[in-house]
Amino acid sequence: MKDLLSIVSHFQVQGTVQDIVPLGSGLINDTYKVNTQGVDTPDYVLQRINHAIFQDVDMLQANIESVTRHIRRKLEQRGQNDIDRKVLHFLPTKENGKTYWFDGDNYWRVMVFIPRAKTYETVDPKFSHYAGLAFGDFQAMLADIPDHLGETIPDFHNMEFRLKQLREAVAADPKGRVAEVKLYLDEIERRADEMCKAERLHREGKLPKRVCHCDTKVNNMMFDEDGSVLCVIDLDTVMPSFIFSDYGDFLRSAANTGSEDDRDLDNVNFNLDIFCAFTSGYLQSAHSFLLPIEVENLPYAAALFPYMQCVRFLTDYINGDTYYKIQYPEHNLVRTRAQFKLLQSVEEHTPEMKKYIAECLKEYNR
Ligand code: GN1
Ligand code: MG
Repeated sequence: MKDLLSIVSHFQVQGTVQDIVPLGSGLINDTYKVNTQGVDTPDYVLQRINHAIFQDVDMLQANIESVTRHIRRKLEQRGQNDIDRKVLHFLPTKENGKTYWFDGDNYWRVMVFIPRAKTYETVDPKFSHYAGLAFGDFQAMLADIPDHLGETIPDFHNMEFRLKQLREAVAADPKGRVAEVKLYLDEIERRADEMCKAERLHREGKLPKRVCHCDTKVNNMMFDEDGSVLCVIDLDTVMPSFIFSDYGDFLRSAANTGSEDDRDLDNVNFNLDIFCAFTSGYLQSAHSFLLPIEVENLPYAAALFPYMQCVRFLTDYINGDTYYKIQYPEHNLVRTRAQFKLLQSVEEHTPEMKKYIAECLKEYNR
């Protein structure tokens, strides 16, 4: 606590810090809530940036600053109220005005805590619909961002690259875990070509990259008391990508009837009601800028993300758990299994997804 307190003191916070407690369930950064005394000063969120993963912290924070600046301007132009609860605000340090501080070992940042906002690990169809509206709108707002955003993690959602990492891990097999996961490796390879479709379409000039959030897990958005989405958080991975990233990763997390790391695979299925509610919201905000090829491939996106996450968890398991935080030794294998089960369920629902999307589009083309 004393150390954390001295870290916070480098930032331009208001008021007196009362206590600092752990917050959230992210798998990458460490997050704390900084409570200040009294009701007149804001509380804050302190984060230790995982710089083994985000190696260019200067680029990371530059991206985040341009994104939050741009969204704030858009909200002002729309005459929105309550803007401080709808976009994140990062504090400058006292030393040099940058929005991060390096203590010699670690990089830290502080943002203003948004009061009375909630995050969820699961949502109902109504909240999913609002989330769809919000992510479509997030992409729409960022469509004309003037600054160039860097790739904070190069090739982050590049499926060809993720498969290459898996194949390298398999070839090295540093922990002798490959034999036990042979079944999953076969299932992954069988789908590999189809799943790399986005990369191919992009090379052929048919599929654009747009500024996306790239980590649209349901717990990365803040909901207001009435269920509407206040804002999207966890902006580290905002970068140019295919729109599939945001659409697919939300469904991967929110439309799973079980949890991301469910041990009981009977719990894990694709929830079509959540799919429909989210898709109708997303298309409502995004259909005006989406190309037909993007809309056509939304069911592909719904399969791509459980597939990609399955590949990433399995790679980490084979490598000896060097990337994701784990709570027990076979955690990454359990996650792999659950994501694979979700993929199978998505595949079974593909015809219904296509039908529903076609119905939504009829509404807009009328
Ligand atoms: C990580 O930081 P967090 O927990 O929101 C990961 C995502 C994965 C997710 C799986 C930078 O997100 O890509 O989809 O875990 N973020 C990074 O739960 O790798
Ligand atoms: Mg998160």
